[in-house]
Order: sequence, then structure tokens, then C-alpha cells
Amino acid sequence: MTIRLYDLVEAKDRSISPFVWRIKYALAHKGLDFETQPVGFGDIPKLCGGKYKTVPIIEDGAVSMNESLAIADYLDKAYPDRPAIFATPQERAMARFFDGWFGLEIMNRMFAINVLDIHNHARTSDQPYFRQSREARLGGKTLEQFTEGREAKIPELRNALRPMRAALSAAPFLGGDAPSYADYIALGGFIWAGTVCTVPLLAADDKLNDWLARGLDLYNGLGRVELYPLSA
Ligand SMILES: N[C@@H](CCC(=O)N[C@@H](CS)C(=O)NCC(=O)O)C(=O)O
Repeated sequence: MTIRLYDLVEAKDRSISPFVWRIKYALAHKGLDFETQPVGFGDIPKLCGGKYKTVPIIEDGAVSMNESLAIADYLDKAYPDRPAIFATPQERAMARFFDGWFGLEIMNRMFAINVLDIHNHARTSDQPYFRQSREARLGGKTLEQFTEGREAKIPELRNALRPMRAALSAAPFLGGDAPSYADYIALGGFIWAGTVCTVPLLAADDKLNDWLARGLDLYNGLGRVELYPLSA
């Protein structure tokens, strides 16, 4: 049976959730067939009887669930004969550590640069909700005020990526010779940024570009979607 994945999309139906992207990669890693169902922000509370506030959400037969880590765990448990997303509890723990680091240090910085771009790319019907909900988190600033002079934040983002560069100078993937859930977390973040962000985030000679190219090529080019240039 094909798994259904609810996918948050922008006005041109491109997938814009970094959390949905990591689950797309996790499903591909396990070699599981899945179909995506595009939804806007306003649709999420109406799905699955209103049980969930965020995507990713999957439906697999009678099972439905959200929360990306819970979904990854479920996939390993439900499909033990397929390649493991987390081969050991220790690998899962390190993936959680990476998730925390990447969210705090990298995605928060990307958000500070691209939040107005996300708004501008969202479906028109989603824009008022997106603006109101995000501005509520910005201490009284509008999206425009928050992102004013955003180019000045790019060097700090590049600097924060040093631990990834260090790891990737020794191996092709964060998982070593093969991609791991940490790679999928990071790829999801960069694809999210590239889908909306109108300023390139990486320098042209950044070694991360090589990893990014390898990552986007995985699973028959799963991540080879229309993106703004991520480097310049
Ligand atoms: N902890 C959640 C986070 C998921 C999340 O934040 N999803 C966002 C999209 S990237 C969402 O659905 N937001 C709905 C909203 O803002 O109303 C997970 O890992 O799945």
C-alpha cells in the first residue's frame, strides 16, 4: 500500500517544509512508495479530523501521525526489513543532537533571512495567516522590519556552518560513506531555503556545495526541484 504524505506547498505547489523534506528522504531511504498530497497552511487543521497542527503528516493504511521524528521511528518499526533510518539507538540519539543544533544554529538563521520570502511565495490564501502567526513571534516587528538588512546576517550563517564543513571534509555525507538522517535534516533545510530565498546563502567556493549536489542527486534526484541559486 502506498503511504500518503501531506506536503506543505507554496503558490507554485513546490514543497516548502524542511520537516516534510526530511520525511521524503526517510521514505526514499527505506525504499517505500509514497504519494504526496499538497496542502496549504490553512488546510492543515482540517486534515485527519483536525488531529494535527503541523506537517509532516503521514497516513499508512489505518495509521496516521505527525511529528517527523515519530514518523521516522514508525517507519523503522513498521518496515524492519527495509534499510534502517536509525540503525542503533546511538545513531538516533546523535540524529536528535544534530536536529537540535541544525534547528537552533542554522534554520533559525535561515528563517531570519528568508521569512519574508516564505510569505511572498506562500499561496495568497495562506499569506495573512503566515504573516500574523510569524509576526507574533517577532516581538512586534513586521516581516519587512525583521528582514531589513538581511544580507548582513549571511556571514554569520556561513560561519555557523563550520561544524558541517569539518565533518564533510572527511566523508561525503554526514553519515560517512552513506547518507543518514542528519543529512536528510540538513538537506531539508537547504531545500526549504532554496525554494523561497531570493539571496544566495553560500559562497560559490563553499565545500558544502559539493555535499549539497550529492544530496540533491540522491534517490533519483528527489531534491532536484526548482530552486533559487543557493550559492553565488
Ligand atoms: N516538530 C515538528 C515541526 C513541524 C513543523 O514545524 N511544521 C511546520 C511547517 S515547516 C508546520 O506545519 N507549520 C504549520 C503552521 O505554522 O501553522 C516536526 O518535526 O514534524
